[in-house]
Amino acid sequence: ASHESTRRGALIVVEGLDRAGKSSQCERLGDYLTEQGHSVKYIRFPARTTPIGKLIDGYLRGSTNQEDHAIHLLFSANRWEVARSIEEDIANGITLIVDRYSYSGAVYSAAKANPGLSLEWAWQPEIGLPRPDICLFLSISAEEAAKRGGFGAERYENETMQTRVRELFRTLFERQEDAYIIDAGNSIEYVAQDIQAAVSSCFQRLGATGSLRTLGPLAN
Ligand code: NYM
Ligand code: MG
Repeated sequence: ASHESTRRGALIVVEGLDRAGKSSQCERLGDYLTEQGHSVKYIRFPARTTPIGKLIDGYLRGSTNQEDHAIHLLFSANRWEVARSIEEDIANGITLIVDRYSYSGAVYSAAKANPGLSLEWAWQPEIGLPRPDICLFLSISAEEAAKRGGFGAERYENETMQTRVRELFRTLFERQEDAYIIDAGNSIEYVAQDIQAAVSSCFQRLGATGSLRTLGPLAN
């Protein structure tokens, strides 16, 4: 098993709207991969306990205000704070399941009405971060989201934002290679199986691919 111990881990990102089931699916996927013999770690963004993460947490809870560009760059900086440790874990054979990443970063900021950051502008600070081997987008309709219960109390958790975020996620993932759009309106079990199938095919590709890459400019 000396070969197995030197094989790098995979960087798996799970994206989606609030209430799409990201957290439970991340947990399911973690259990599945652990059973398959992988070392697995779960992380999420924003990482609210770092110095920058604390600023973000205050902003999301509404206890502080921030200029839109400034908070955008803080969300990105929060990923750069963790980037080195992501690279180290992957090199050490740990597979990371990441709950939200650069895609949420670009889309939530670009969904704001004023001053209206473009997706292109919002993507720029993500360039050079570790690039996911696979990105799973858990897609639910506005109707299904509404059925799953009311909006939370944090900033962005309102109908106007969620609608714009849904559209922008779709725009982004339509031109993103390595992105799988998962119909997350199905049962938890069914969605979990879809995710497992996508991740298994990713692991097969990885066998041949080699090292972790970095995020490049937004595809056209
Ligand atoms: N969010 C998350 C952003 O606006 N930019 C980012 O870069 C990231 C990672 O934070 N509504 C938003 C999306 C969510 C909010 O995320 C908190 P969560 O997963 O609910 O803790
Ligand atoms: Mg939330």
